[in-house]
Amino acid sequence: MRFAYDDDNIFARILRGDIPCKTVLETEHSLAFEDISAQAPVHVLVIPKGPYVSYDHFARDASDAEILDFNRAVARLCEQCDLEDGFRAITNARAHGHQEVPHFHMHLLGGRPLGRLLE
Ligand code: IU
Repeated sequence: MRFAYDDDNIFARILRGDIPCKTVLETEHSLAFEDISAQAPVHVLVIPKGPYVSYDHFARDASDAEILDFNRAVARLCEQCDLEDGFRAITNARAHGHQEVPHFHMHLLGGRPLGRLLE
């Protein structure tokens, strides 16, 4: 698969500091910020700082350090955002996944019962 990263996407602009965001956590390789249209009391987007379009792009091409940093950031967020009662982690990819922003992001949702996702 060929992944073409668009430098102009909104999360790239957030990473460059051109657009503000409500930062929840920042690490060496990752940034977490509040979703502008929260669907739950906790709705955080976790993104790598590197130019990855989607989860499969990130998992294939990111360095071990970036992948570890991202996953540890998610674990830290679960503590920081009081998600001990549970959470949902979702990542949408491309057209069938209804991905709107073409920079890999994980939605971390919680703070209320989220219901059943799949039948
Ligand atoms: P998706 O997984 O690409 O479909 O979701 C994109 C998310 O990015 C969506 O939940 C938006 O509310 C969110 N978002 C944002 O937090 N800030 C923005 O400036 C824009 C979208 I544009």
